[in-house]
Amino acid sequence: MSFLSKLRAKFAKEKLTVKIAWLGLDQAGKTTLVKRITSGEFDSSTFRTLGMNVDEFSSGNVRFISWDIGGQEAFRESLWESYMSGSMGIVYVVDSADRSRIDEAKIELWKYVLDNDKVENIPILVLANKQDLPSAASAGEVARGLNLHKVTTHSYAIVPTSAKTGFNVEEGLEWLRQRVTEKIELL
Ligand SMILES: Nc1nc2c(ncn2[C@@H]2O[C@H](COP(=O)(O)OP(=O)(O)OP(=O)(O)O)[C@@H](O)[C@H]2O)c(=O)[nH]1
Ligand SMILES: [Mg+2]
Repeated sequence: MSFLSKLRAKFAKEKLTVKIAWLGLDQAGKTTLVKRITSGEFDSSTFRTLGMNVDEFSSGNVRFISWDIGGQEAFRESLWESYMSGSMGIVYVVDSADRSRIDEAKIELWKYVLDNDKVENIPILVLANKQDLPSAASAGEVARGLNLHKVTTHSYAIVPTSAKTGFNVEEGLEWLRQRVTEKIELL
């Protein structure tokens, strides 16, 4: 964002427009979370994302342009890196109830985001989703499974959420809004 457009945003109270990318294994709940945010409701009819969906929603002073990218294996290699380019924040969604895939979620998070030199120091919001399911791992368990204690290069938060009930979805977004706003103000 140029200096002038920042000034304009600040003084004319325009919203800051910020691209964010949603990543995570297939079935984690990315599209359902975005729908929860845009409609305020649980939509149980999502179909696996073939490519990506672009949506727009606002939180406070920020207008998010949200790129929800398909998580199937074929899309990770072909789309994640190019489609997340230019993002000022990443939301990494994990299906907390599918313990058998937490290791796979860890490998992909580190491969495409945390160990990827092309990803700048942008905030990473990890959502330990599907907390409404009785078998869900806690946010702490998911954090350990993803080796988040080893992250030194990015600011991150892990938030337990449920796209089904709406639990903590706004809170997670608020963390990202604050981090992104702080970064822009420092530019
Ligand atoms: N119980 C429960 N089910 C959820 C939740 N979030 C998503 N789901 C369900 O999980 C399945 C996958 O959700 P999607 O949002 O399509 O997953 P996705 O991460 O977008 O998957 P891809 O598009 O393939 O990458 C759907 O059946 C959703 O209804 C949640 O918080 N709780
Ligand atoms: Mg999807």
